[in-house]
Parts: sequence; C-alpha cells; structure tokens
Amino acid sequence: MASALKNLSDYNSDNLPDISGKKFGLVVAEWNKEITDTLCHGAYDTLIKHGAKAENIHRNTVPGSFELTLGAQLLAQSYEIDAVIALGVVIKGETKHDDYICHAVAQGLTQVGLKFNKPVIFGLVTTNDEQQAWDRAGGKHGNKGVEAAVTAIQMVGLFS
Ligand code: DLZ
Repeated sequence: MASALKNLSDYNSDNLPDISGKKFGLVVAEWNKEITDTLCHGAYDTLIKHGAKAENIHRNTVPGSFELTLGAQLLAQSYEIDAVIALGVVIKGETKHDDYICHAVAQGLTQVGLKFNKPVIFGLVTTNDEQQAWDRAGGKHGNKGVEAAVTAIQMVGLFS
C-alpha cells in the first residue's frame, strides 16, 4: 500500500544538503582538551568537506562541558548562525559529578535549540575512562565530532 506520508526533508546522512552558504558555530570545552580538539577538528573538517566555507565556521571555547550551554546560546542567538555543534568530553570520576554535568548539558542544549528554533547538536562524549573517550575521538568507534557535524548538516537541510 502506498504511503500517504511525505518526507519533509529528503536529506539523510548519505545525501546531505548544500551548505555552501550556511553558517555554523562550534562550542568546545577545554576539559580533556586534547580529546575535544580532536573532536573539533573532525567536526570542522566534515563541514569543510561538505561545502561549508571556513569563514562561516565560528568557534567558541568554554572552560568545561557545563559551560557548553551558555557558549551554545551565545552562538545560537546570532541570527546568522544556522546550527551549533557543542563538543565536550566528560569522564566518570569517583563522584556523581559526571551525571550532573551530562544531564545539565543535555537539558541546556535542548532548551537553547528550542528557544532559538535552530539545530543545537549534542556532541558530548560521556565515558568511564580516557581510553573510551579516545576510542570515540578518532579511535575504534570513529570520531563523534564528525558524526555531530553530519547531524548538523542534515538538520540544516530540514530547516532550509
Ligand atoms: C569539574 C569538572 C570535572 C570534575 N570533570 C569534567 C569533565 O570530565 N569534563 C568536563 O568537560 N568538565 C569537567 N568539569 C568542569 C565542569 O564542566 C565545569 O567547567 C565546572 O564545574 C565549572 O562550572
């Protein structure tokens, strides 16, 4: 039976929209800086590979992942920015700090996206140890920065 449902967007991760005129914000946490820099390079290279112009990619650095929300808001409130990608690494410690940070960031980024009605991508890597984080920053589980950028591009297509 033919479906009456129509796709609002034909874009998916194999068929991404033209982003040559689009502007992106990257907000990157400095905790676990070597790893977040690797995520950031992955995201940046992916945006460039898919046609974004270097001058249209803006980066904010924030101290820790908890600050990603405000850093994302600073970018999202600029009417020029089409999508924001938030990148951080939270590694589990002896206390429950990681839980608090991760929940706060997930809720905060959701709110920013809804408030400014634009894609705000959750690129927070949450792991039990540093090795697991590297595994997700160019290691055996890929680079979550690349995945976050592909998600941003796909969402920009939905909003175009
Ligand atoms: C305090 C803290 C701790 C213990 N661990 C992390 C972490 O693994 N990853 C991260 O991005 N940030 C961490 N932070 C810093 C907090 O995100 C935040 O910067 C401080 O609590 C100040 O608000």
